[in-house]
Amino acid sequence: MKEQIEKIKITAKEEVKNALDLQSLDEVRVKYLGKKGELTGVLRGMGAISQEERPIIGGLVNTAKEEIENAIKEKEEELKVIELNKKLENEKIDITLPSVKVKRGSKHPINRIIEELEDLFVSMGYDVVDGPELETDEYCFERLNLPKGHPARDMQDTFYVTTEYLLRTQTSAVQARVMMDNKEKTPIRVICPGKTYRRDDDATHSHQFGQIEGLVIDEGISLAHLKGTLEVFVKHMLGADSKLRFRPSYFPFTEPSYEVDVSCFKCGGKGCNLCKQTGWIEILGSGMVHPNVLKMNGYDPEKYSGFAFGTGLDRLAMFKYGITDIRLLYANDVRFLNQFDRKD
Ligand code: 2U9
Repeated sequence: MKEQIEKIKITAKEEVKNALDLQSLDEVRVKYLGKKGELTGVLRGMGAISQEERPIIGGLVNTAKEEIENAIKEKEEELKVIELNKKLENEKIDITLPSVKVKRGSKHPINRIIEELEDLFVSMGYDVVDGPELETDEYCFERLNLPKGHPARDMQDTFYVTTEYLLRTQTSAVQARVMMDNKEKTPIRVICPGKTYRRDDDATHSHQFGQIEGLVIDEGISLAHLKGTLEVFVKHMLGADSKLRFRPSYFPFTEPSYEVDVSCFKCGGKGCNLCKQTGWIEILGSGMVHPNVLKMNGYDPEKYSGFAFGTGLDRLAMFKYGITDIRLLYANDVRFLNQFDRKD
């Protein structure tokens, strides 16, 4: 019996030493120390030996068990270190390797213009408001002092969907909705950027284009407020040295109306191909809100006055980024768009 115990202990420790991984080490543990293990089996044969020998054999078995368990514990630590090193080796990342250039999108020039203008006007206390692109005749024309049959309607070749519905030709419809939705008739300061549509298509006109219009209505609003606001707008967008020129004009929804020119930012006003040798570039339309428009949309022209302005976002983008063909803004050509990378 003693020889058997010694033999089991030596064999078990040998197998522990040769275990290649934690899995096979556990199998050795079960083989010798488990319920049906070889060493446990010796205890099951204790009934066959004399009373006085039992404590001796029991002691030998416990000693052998302890030695095997210690050997297993040591081997387990050793194997864990090996496994960890293998894992670290497999998952090692060489941080000195060149990174994979992740292709990122770039911000469209029109969106850059919109964000820049929104930041500017929100900083001046305006709200940014959007509205439906499929508009009604009522909000696109009638509430802007353009009744049915008004000749100015022909100025804007309109995409009619039905006799009542059309693709909006200007974002002014949104401002009319803002006025109508304002039940308390409180003061208004909004800018309305968005897509607009006209039956136009050449190097400087696209059937779909971007527009931004502004509307301020309050008590005591004067032409001075309009001029001051547009000066901030133009200097912010086209340079602090820009000069403005207000030329009397006509829009059905404003009276008086003004076309606003900016001194040519390419030649500083001396004359070049961009400004067609005039030194000035037309940039905005504007005016004091027509009393009829105030009245039609629920504001008393005796109490309130207001100003409004509008410009094409494409036009601003073309000036700001030196784009010569408006259709590039809508062609979705990645070679063009990639030039406006997200450096900011
Ligand atoms: C309301 C009252 C007045 C908006 C205005 C212009 C002048 C203007 C054009 C510029 C180039 C549109 O993109 S464009 O073709 N716009 O010149 N727009 S005043 O006047 C309003 C708007 C809404 C209720």
